[in-house]
Amino acid sequence: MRAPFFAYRHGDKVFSEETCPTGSSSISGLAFTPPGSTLPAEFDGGLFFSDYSRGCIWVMKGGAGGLPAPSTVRTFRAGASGPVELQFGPGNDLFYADFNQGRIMRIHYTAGNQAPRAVVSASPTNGDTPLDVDFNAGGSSDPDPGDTISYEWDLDGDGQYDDATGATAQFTYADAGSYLASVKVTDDQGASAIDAVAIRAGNTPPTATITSPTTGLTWKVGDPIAFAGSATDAQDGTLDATDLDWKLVIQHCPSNCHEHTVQTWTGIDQGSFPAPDHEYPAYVELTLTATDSGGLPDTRTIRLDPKTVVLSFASSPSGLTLSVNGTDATTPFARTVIQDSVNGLAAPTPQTLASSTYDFGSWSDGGARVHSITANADRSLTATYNKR
Ligand SMILES: [Ca+2]
Ligand SMILES: [Ca+2]
Ligand SMILES: [Ca+2]
Repeated sequence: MRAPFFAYRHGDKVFSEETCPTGSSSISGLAFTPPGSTLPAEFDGGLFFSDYSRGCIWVMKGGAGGLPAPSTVRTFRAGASGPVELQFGPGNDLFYADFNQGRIMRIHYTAGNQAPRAVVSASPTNGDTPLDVDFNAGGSSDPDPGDTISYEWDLDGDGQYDDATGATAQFTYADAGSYLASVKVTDDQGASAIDAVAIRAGNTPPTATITSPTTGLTWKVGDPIAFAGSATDAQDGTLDATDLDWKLVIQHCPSNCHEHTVQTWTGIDQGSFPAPDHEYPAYVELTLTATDSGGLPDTRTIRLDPKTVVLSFASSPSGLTLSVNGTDATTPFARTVIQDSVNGLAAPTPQTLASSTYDFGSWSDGGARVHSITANADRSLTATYNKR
């Protein structure tokens, strides 16, 4: 076994001055700057790494002996959406997979003039015809100090930016249909960027309903949980089961919460799943997304909390270390876990307490030094040690 080259704890920042959150952590990507990179020379030999739970990417500059230099670690990208798997790719740009939104994101470095960033919003984005829509691109910007930006709009979706100018625009959609309305933002050096928003004229979203389970249902591991739902739509009437999609996730909340997808179902209006086993604190969320024939969705989510039990741990003598689910603590201590979850116990041996050495003897439930228990009720367990 080798000690990690660089480590950070759940509760700690990666470095003290950063803004990235703490609490959860899951290092999910590593990439070294490739030879011939177009990045500034300061990143030569650098190591980029991402944390899915914290939504951040950091960089550590190259140091002595070809190794990254931990003392130089800095945030490279804060607020990255679900970054997993970092890779350098075409054009020596840095790419990451956005696990949350199913996208591949590219981080591109430009020397000299940088393109502006286009941001458009629209209200409303759907409704009966004639549909009057207000557009706003005032959140657009340019990263170069002193650059000014101008706006051109393609509001009828014909690909021609000939419908309006200025940071805001207004358009009336007389005919039903789906339109991609775009703004092109151009800086005074000629670099441009585009953002777009879909407008559904003559359509309104459906209304989804989760009919089962109902709020307040609690579960223990393995409980069969039946679910059912439906959706109605002003234009389509009652939607078919094929228009209903479901997602089951565990929200794991050691401090802040992060999401584990358990299962998805496509095109059904009812089903069932066994309640999952997971470390506590955690709860499950079941989400129904109904989509009408025009592509407009509606989403409902129900939170289902687990039943819990308390496992209490002691040792004889008291004050020794026991491990529960891989985490050590000094006796006596207690852990709240999901009812009927399987929990791994270990009694490290030998141990030293007050200058005496102790060897593991037995667990009060007769289990081996390392064994698992099913937490079907509140339980107390004692590990007895023998003094040498
Ligand atoms: Ca610029
Ligand atoms: Ca146009
Ligand atoms: Ca509709």
